[in-house]
Amino acid sequence: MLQDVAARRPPPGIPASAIDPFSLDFLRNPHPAHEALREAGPVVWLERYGAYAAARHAEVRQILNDPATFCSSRGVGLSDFQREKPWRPPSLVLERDPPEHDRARAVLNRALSATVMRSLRARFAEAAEELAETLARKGRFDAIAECAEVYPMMVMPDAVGLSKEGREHLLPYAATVFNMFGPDNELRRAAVAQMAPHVEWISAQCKREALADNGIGAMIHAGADAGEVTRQEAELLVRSLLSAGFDTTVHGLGAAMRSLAENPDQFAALRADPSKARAAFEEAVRLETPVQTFFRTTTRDVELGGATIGEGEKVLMLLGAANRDPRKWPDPDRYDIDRPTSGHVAFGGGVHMCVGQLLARLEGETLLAALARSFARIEPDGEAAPLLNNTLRGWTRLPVRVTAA
Ligand code: 4MI
Repeated sequence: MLQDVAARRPPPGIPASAIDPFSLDFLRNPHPAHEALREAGPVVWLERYGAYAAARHAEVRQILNDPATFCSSRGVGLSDFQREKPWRPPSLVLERDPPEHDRARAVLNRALSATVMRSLRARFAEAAEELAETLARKGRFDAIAECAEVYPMMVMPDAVGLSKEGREHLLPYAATVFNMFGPDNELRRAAVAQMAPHVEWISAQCKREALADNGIGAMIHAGADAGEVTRQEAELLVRSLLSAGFDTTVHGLGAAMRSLAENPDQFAALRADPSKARAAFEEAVRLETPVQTFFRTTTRDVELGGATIGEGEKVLMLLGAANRDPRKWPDPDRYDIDRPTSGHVAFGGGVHMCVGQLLARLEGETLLAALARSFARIEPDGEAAPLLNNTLRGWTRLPVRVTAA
């Protein structure tokens, strides 16, 4: 198998790279390798995996906007579902193509609509204020364990309508899902070794009977009552929500707290005008891109970056690299809450663009606005520890010190 991959050669004109985007060194600090991949060319051959990679904004956009050519139904991880059995039944949205994708997507669109967000806002804002006040009194805390993980867990399980029992499975399950998109490396093998209890709990919570009758979960099941999807499909759509709706925002909020702590001028600008909270969150997800990568699989010969790629090839989109591409972003490594962030790919793009983006932004906006009102200052208070995950970028430890407002 490994020999197979090593024997494969890129077509003429496509630069080859020995970089491993799933190695621990890469994941610890992806920026130098992102730059090397962007500068190597518009498309690069990853020797280690026998797959292509796109690290520039223009090519990532092209891929996102052409789901018929760059399909999701063969898996959005390295594994090709045409050749390998998926580790769980494929997602009805993430791992499907139009037109089948669209019917399931419509159910999630409604459950995560602006109307639903309006009904959640007051409770989210209240929880954010409560947490921010507690942390302001505390003075020193870990921005991940005591804030970025706490806030989503204060509001999301209740919004979904989950049972009070077993919520501790949510974050480990999501970390597992995101490790499983990667190659067969030590992170993925460790994920496999511990997944069973998380998978079991999650799958039980997807049932209509397990969900409160007034939450987002019940709204998804209402799509089955209306005949838009089957009961079993509704369960899989709840699974999508539980896969994508927790760890992602933990690391989005963590990224925002890190960026604000490291850029006191930007925190001061946010304090001066808390209505910038939404922009501060958006710029943080551009800069740190919690979901770093997804693959697509080509369905035909296609030209990408001036080269022709054959059918049935895996193409890695380096979303985090695209979000710092100097061809697109002036001073790309700078955290600037006044920057126009439109066009970033932290939520993907095209037909698959994050269906939960309004919910993510609601969490980001309400939490950052509350922090801006409760803290006079926030600064780093020791070394941050990077999260090591095949797909997610974030921190497992982020000590900060704050002064109460
Ligand atoms: C973008 S993160 C993500 C999205 C969807 C699913 C999992 C992760 C899913 O299971 O549908």
